[in-house]
Amino acid sequence: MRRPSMQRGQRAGFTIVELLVSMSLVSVMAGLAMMIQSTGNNALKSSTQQTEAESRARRGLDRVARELQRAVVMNMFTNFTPLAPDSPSLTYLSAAGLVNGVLVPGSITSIAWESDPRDPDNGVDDDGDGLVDEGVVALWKNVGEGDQVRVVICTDVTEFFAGELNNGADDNGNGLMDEAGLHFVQDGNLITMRLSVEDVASDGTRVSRTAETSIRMRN
Ligand SMILES: [Ca+2]
Ligand SMILES: [Ca+2]
Ligand SMILES: [Ca+2]
Ligand SMILES: [Ca+2]
Repeated sequence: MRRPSMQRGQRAGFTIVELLVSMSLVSVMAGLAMMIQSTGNNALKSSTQQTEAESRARRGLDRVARELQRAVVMNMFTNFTPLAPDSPSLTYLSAAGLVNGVLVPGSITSIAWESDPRDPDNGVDDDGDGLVDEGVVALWKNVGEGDQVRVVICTDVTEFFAGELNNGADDNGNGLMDEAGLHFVQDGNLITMRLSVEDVASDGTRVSRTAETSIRMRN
């Protein structure tokens, strides 16, 4: 039995509508998939940068600790003066060695937070890396001598420690006021070092990580 021609036309129109709806659904699903993938990629990049920042903070502080540990092991601290409560540097006179059981004075070594010359301290991100007035951890050996050397052992160190603002108050509640991104705290012969580094994720958010370690010095 033949169907009326109008029914065939209605069926054909409905098929076109179905096609359009299907195409719209496919577009929406593709958009959603791209959005999910993009979100996943951003999360992955952010996570990677957090891990990288954490690793950099740890490596930097491990290097500082190794320098001090060598001095401790070799009993090189011969002129260690008490630190300021939140000192951004540590300077000590090392001994060159022992001669007939007597310590021979050696060279001056210094470990310090220093402003990154590419981004001077002016409240502006001069080098355009997303971080403002960042610094480095510099290791100075043979200070004041002809063979004085400066080695940068960590970059993108924050000007102030994580959670701290330059406002005369202890914002992060660690007992120190406006402490630097690298600082040393002395308690008797125990030196605690803290380091704070930053990175900028692909979406522009800042990733901050800190590391802390302590060394007990023998005199
Ligand atoms: Ca910068
Ligand atoms: Ca600057
Ligand atoms: Ca503080
Ligand atoms: Ca503060």
